[in-house]
Amino acid sequence: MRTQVAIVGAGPAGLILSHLLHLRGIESVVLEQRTREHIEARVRAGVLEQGTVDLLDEAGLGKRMHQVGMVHDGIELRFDRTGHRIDFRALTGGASIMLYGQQEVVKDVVAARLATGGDLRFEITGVALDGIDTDSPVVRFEHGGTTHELECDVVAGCDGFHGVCRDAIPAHALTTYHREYPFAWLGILASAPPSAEELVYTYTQRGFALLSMRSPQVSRLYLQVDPAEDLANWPDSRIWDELHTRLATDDGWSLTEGPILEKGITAMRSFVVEPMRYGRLFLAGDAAHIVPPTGAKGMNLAVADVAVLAEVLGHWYTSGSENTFDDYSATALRRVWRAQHFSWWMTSMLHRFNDNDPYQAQLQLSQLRYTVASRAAAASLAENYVGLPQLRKG
Ligand code: FAS
Ligand code: PHB
Repeated sequence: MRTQVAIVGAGPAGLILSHLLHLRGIESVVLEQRTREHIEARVRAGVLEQGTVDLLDEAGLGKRMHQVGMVHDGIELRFDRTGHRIDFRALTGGASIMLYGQQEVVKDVVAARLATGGDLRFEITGVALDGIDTDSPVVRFEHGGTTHELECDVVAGCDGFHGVCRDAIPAHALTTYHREYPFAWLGILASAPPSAEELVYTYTQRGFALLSMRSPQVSRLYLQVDPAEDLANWPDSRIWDELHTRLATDDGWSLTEGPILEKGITAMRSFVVEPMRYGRLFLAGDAAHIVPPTGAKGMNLAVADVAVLAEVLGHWYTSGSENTFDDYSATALRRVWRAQHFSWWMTSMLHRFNDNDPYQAQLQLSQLRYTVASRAAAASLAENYVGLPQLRKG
């Protein structure tokens, strides 16, 4: 079998790339190890940057997002039991964010791909790449007990942090940057109306907590926990008690509880590989980089990567010139490193580190107080949070 672009992975990166290529008349095959039901139910990111919203609109994928998603014009930083609003619109000249679950984006793109004859293959196994350093790479895989060979011009490695594509690149060709954090996030989805209009990021001596949401009826909340924490040690009552404690204020605000629909623990790491291209293999999304979710960048970076990759491949197919192939990695990495720094900065400011160092705690409080008191500091947070200009209009 043959296609123009073989895409490994049906997360946001792989699916949106397939759609953007389709809009350019370029065919692709998407190979996914899990079921369609699984990828459409997987609860992950929740915040779309302005640029991601604009891109989904331009690609004709934004209809349900505007019906169901929630536009937010700011966030709250909460410390010393007091809330401080960061006003995105005022500080960025009008940009905002959209609260719309990653799984909703995935559903929308899967539906769009299937409606336009997209070739999405689920429950495939044994993906192996051959000839990525030639101009006729091949992707081998098993599906329904049969081994297939997918000949293509280009392979897009969109298979996430634990995928196989990054490992197909010889180690000598890659530079890897990695940072582990001494904490993780325990996240819950609860059938409880959000107790705040906008997201609340809180810093306390007991650790970080985040109040987010998915709809007027569903809350998404996170607690900083030990990276080795066992979910079995966190019955619902303990989760709510800790959320009440960490989110408490002195102005009478209260947190509404509700049945917990889902809970999980996510490790925190920063990770980048350079370059994001090797021969005819292009890495995009979590396959190439990971950020701690404190800056709400993970999915947005994946979308930004494939927006650049679709442009590069579109140029190649129309001009025949590979001169923009190298641009892909350099262009994507400029945005990746800005998001890496912002995610590290937000994480370092808002989390309690194991050593409970009183000097560091004072630095963190000083950073928080300065960020909410200085328009310049608040604007810096705001423009990074809503997303970088190259994907934002204006
Ligand atoms: P994905 O990991 O989403 O998709 C990769 C796909 O490839 C998966 O469907 C996988 O099944 C498939 N795959 C892997 N190996 C394969 C193989 N060998 N063969 C075929 N298919 C294969 N980001 C935020 O901004 N905010 C958050 O709150 C947040 N929470 C997260 C919670 C969790 C538990 C995780 C793991 C990530 C979270 N992220 C969050 C980050 C997340 O949103 C990613 O940035 C986003 O999913 C990246 O999209 P992709 O690059 O498409 O990778
Ligand atoms: C979420 O709603 O899942 C969310 C929001 C903001 C973050 C991380 C996760 O920084």
